[in-house]
Amino acid sequence: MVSCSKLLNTSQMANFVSDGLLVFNGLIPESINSEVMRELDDGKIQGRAAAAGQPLSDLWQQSHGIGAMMRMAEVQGIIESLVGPSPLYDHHAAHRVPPRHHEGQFWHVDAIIDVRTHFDIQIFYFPHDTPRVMGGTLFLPGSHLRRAHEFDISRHQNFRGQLPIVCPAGTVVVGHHGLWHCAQPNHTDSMRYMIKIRINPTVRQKLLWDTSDLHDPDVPNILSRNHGWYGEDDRLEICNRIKLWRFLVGDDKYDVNYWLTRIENQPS
Ligand SMILES: O=C(O)CCC(=O)C(=O)O
Ligand SMILES: [Fe+2]
Repeated sequence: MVSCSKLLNTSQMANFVSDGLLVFNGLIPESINSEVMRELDDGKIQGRAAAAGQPLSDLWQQSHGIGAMMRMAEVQGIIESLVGPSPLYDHHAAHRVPPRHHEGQFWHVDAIIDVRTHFDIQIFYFPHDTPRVMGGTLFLPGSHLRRAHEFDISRHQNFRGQLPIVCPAGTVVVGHHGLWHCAQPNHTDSMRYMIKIRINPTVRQKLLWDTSDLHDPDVPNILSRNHGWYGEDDRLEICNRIKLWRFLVGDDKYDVNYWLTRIENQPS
């Protein structure tokens, strides 16, 4: 268990539901960041080397880099707030993008066929300063509930509201599994490192965060955010977010601005 002070608050949870991601700039200290890059160079954090579906806590127990990072109370608090205690390891990807690698990835979603309300999280960890010229990962806030399939979205180049992760060393982004994203080119003379780890819940995702501010009056505004890229379709996304918020708070009557109540009114 982590101390309550490390759990996310209600406003952060609402922002996760609205944007599909949370950014924690410079969360991980330099001592761990440099050890992680050493582990990556030594091939000790190979992607897909571990079996999917095992307890996350079984992984990297001897590691002072990635293991120490995952054991930090702040990281545990993020994980526990979103997927609860005793989560499972799904897979991870250890990225070393060489200097002058001028190609980026196509826009994609890592989910396969995934229409659950229950969700996995993906941790994206940037162990060194990542300026725009080095890429970072490009995310599309508010895309996670659009249920796109893998590379079906790859024909797109740029979206209004896209968010390049330009960040200080030790930044952690936690995203919903449905979030649209793509790696950006590395135009620098240095290696670019990034580790992504996907995590599954083993408990019902309900009120797992620090709920002392559960009735934060700003939640409806956060859930109503318009990210711009979907034009006039913002109401569809707001409805999707209200459904996810209902699931998370365990209240199937929760609504914002009468959006769902109106369409659920089916007198017989
Ligand atoms: O390298 C990146 O920035 C993103 C990589 C990616 O798409 C992934 O690991 O799923
Ligand atoms: Fe990806």
